[in-house]
Amino acid sequence: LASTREFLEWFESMTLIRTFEDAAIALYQQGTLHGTFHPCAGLEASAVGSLALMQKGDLVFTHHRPMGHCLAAGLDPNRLMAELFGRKEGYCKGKGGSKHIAAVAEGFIGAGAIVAGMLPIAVGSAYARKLAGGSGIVIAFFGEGAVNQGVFHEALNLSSVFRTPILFVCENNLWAENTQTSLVTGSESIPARVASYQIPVASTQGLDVEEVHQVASTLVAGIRGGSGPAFLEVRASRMHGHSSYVTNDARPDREREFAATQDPVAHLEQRLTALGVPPAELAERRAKVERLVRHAIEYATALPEQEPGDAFEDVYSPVDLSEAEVAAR
Ligand SMILES: Cc1ncc(C[n+]2csc(CCOP(=O)(O)OP(=O)(O)O)c2C)c(N)n1
Repeated sequence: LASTREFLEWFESMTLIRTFEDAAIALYQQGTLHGTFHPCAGLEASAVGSLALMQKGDLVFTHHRPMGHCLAAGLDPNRLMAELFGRKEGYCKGKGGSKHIAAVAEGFIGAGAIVAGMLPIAVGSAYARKLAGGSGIVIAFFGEGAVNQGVFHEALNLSSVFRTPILFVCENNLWAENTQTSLVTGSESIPARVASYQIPVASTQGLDVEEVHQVASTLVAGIRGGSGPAFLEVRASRMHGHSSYVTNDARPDREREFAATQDPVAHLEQRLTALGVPPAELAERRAKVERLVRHAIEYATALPEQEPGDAFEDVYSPVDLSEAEVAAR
């Protein structure tokens, strides 16, 4: 059993993710923020339970639903909010937005929106670590939709061949956008497919953060011990539609209703109450998190908008072209 202190830290971290995301969704829906945002509600225990094992020197990779991983990895809510607002003070100077956040100094090598696209980069980074004799490991998150991409299998195969120090975390919420994964998958079990690569595989529900943490710690201990890659499937429900702009959530009502009962934050709150943690203690942590999120929004709102010309900085596009050359293209 985790200590009450650990449980409370997880509670604070998971509540921060939920509160930050709920605030962001509202800002997108009211038109203050532009583009789209893929919330991770329902997956907070996966992010917090596994990233509680992150140590200095480890690297994190993730996908288009990254906010839980960003916050669980300790990134600053102010700079994350500034990124969503498209401001210079954001982690990627406002050019990455919600799906392309990187904070290299913090070991957060980044989120990428191409399904499975970050996996070969994650494996390459893990291989580089191994060659350099460093002690850090790589933790790479992705959805089950990635498992049907060719590059997923190339990445797994090479990680197995080179015994790279990487934990693959597959957040399996059964739906890839509006496609039911079982309809496009020729195997019922992700662990069964992965096992063919001869790497340790475990599967857990994503409802209980302690359970995720326990299963992940066994795998991570093996990786840190030099046994090579490992794979964790976290089975969880997403509580929202695919993204903040979605009005056509294709899931049947009964599945949406079931997802609403699979709330890892509410589940943890119940566990803490059963452990005897007084409601005032939980309320205090919730209030602290709400202050942090409010401050992040105030901070980002007060930042100046960028100049149009800033769009040409820090990009790998032909910025040296004259206006006439641009017009001719
Ligand atoms: C290679 C590629 N194909 C299609 C898309 C469009 N797309 C964005 S998210 C998504 C669904 C991904 O599902 P999954 O990997 O299970 O993650 P989830 O959204 O369920 O968290 C798709 C198809 C994309 N971003 N990249």
